[in-house]
Amino acid sequence: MTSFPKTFLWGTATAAHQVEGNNFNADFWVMETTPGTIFAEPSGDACDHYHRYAEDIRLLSELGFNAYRFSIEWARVEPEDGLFSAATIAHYRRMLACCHEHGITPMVTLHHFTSPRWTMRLGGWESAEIVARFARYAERIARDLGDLIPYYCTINEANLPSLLAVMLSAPQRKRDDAPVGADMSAMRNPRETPWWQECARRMGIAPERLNPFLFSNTPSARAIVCRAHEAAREVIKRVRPEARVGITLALVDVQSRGGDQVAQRIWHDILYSFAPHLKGDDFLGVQNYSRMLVGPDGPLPPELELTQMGYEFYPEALAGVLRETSKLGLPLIVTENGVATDDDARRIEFIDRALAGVQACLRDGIDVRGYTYWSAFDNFEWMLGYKMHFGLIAVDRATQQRTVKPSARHLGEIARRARGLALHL
Ligand code: GCO
Repeated sequence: MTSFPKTFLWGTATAAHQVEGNNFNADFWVMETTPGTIFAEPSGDACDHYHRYAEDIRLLSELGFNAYRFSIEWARVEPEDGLFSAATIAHYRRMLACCHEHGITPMVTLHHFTSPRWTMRLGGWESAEIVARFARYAERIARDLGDLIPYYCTINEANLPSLLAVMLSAPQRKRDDAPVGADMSAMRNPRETPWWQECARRMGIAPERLNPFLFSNTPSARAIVCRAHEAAREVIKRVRPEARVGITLALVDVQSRGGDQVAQRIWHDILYSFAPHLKGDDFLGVQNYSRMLVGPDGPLPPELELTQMGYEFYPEALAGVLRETSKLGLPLIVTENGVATDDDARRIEFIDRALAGVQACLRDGIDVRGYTYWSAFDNFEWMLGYKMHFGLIAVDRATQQRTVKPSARHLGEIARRARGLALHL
């Protein structure tokens, strides 16, 4: 059995809007709380991680992890165009310092789906103006906090709008016992709903200006996202030459069943078309949850057991995606991988099978530097609300009490063993 390198990053991942709570200056907050919303429920207090980060980070460190991927919330740091909050930046400084105190390497995402409301006045992710605004925010973070940030993920799942378009075209099979809303039908035509008009009205803008990241899938939006990544990378490197900067991409393992051309087109859309913009990056953040079968006419229906998300339970997808992405020649970090299930024994199996794939890749010389499980906590799964349970740690949202699941101990022990630490067992 290949042992993991001693320097391997063993972590968990979260995103500010999904765990912090009360992120009311973000575009998503308006979308969640406007009548007719396609969101199952509002994010509300989330896991109150904004106030509880210290105990949460301590817990993650005690479990055996040495890395934590989280996002800094732009909507909090820059609540109005050009108005930066020193108090919020000080908050994130305390959070970063807390990671270091507990032997945890922080990996900071600068944009994880949510944007400040005011960016919608510019036209959101369809406006070229957002590029310079995003770079200015990245520069501020690098200057004020960069001494504590070794890794930056500029934009989370820069390709997600493209992937969603592919996934929405796929025939779906709904689990009989799937929790409510575990399909993506609400995502199909959101712009045509009265809800969309009302969201724009509440933000004081025309509906066509409302271009939140997740809902912007035009060629121009895609180009703007890529430019925003490049501009942020440049500015971070200028301010902090030692920083390691990358992007993260959402990737399904596209498997051809007689549909090679379709598979190639999808790989192009979700991966290779981004490659020219990643030159100069220090790593690629790989995010994977499942596979997609494709035939000559397009995506095929799932065949295996489904997770709460309606994805096939297929942890081997991670190795497939690592092999494909390794062709880009960048070091790889698994910045997200996980499963939504209430059966924690299945989560343990998922992790073991996914990690066996990572080991096989390492054996074959693929440069994988870390594995961060999505997610540390059961949290706000965007349109699907709180019913998807990805977490290693359960959260009682009435009391905010954390309960460590066996899978957390399991992955923590794997990390401890790989790091040469004493086991808790
Ligand atoms: C994404 C995001 C996360 C999700 C996770 C589970 O992939 O959509 O990065 O915010 O919560 O992937 O679906």
